[in-house]
Amino acid sequence: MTRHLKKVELHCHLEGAAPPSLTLAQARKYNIDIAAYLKDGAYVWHDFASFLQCYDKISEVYKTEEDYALLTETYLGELASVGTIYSELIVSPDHGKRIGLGADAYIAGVCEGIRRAEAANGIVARLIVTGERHFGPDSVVGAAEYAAKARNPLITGFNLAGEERMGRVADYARAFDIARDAGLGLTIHAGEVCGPFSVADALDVVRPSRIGHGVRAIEDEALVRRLAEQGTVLEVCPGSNIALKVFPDFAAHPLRRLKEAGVRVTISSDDPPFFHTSLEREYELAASAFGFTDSEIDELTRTGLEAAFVDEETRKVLL
Ligand code: ES4
Ligand code: ZN
Repeated sequence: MTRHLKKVELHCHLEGAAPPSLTLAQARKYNIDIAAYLKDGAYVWHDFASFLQCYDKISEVYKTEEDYALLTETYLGELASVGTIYSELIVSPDHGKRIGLGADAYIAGVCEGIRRAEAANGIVARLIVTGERHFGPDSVVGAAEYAAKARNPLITGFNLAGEERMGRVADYARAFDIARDAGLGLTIHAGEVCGPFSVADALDVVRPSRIGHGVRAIEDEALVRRLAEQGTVLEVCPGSNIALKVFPDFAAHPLRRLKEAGVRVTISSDDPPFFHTSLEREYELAASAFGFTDSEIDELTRTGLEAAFVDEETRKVLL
């Protein structure tokens, strides 16, 4: 049981955390047919590409500022109920534009959800704006410009997600330059679908303090040493990695080997209902599948707080 342990989550896509029951209620409200993507209370996909497709499709049932406030408040409430004190949500203003709501209203709804959850449960949350590779480099630059200009104190980071096999990191360098110049924390999905080269590219081009996943760095010993020496924090999502077949099972998952090699690691749920997981289950797995003791699990949480994209004053209160 890890219910008593304080928890932190650095890597969770907001729409990817949508409870199937809420998504179904939204679909009914707007009369949208999502039967092909949500069956018997579970999201339907079979590989990384169809997962991304399903993700984009079910996101379309969240349409208004209030829908986003409700989604955010619901997920953060769930996190708080299992002892989570801090959460970073990956959000896509582009998505707000695509559904015709607009980026500002999308972000305003999410921020309202954060305020409600903090008032109700004390949980602190921040936002990481993400670009999606499969929408192309121009849209990623647009997302970075949005994050840079928003001057919203809750937007503290920038990320690159989506189809990892599309383009090389260098194609997205300008977006990260914009985000870096604006003082945002930088993280990037790498070493999940693609091999160690994508992690090396990310380190060379983006110089991020954190990497989303990064777990396939284990295939290159020198790269693991580099991550350890630089103190780069990996946002590891073991349940997601097994669901997407990045590794065949937990015994083959490198979380413990990375930690023992001196790499700074944290654990997160990524897109919890899509991957039949939750932050609580990831903490349970840390104990049951990886054999971490309570104090080792506390170290993962502490690393998360140290690497959080949050102001120093708030960090001190949380630590
Ligand atoms: C994602 Cl697991 C994962 N990887 C890349 N992009 C994503 N967007 C939502 N979940
Ligand atoms: Zn992710």
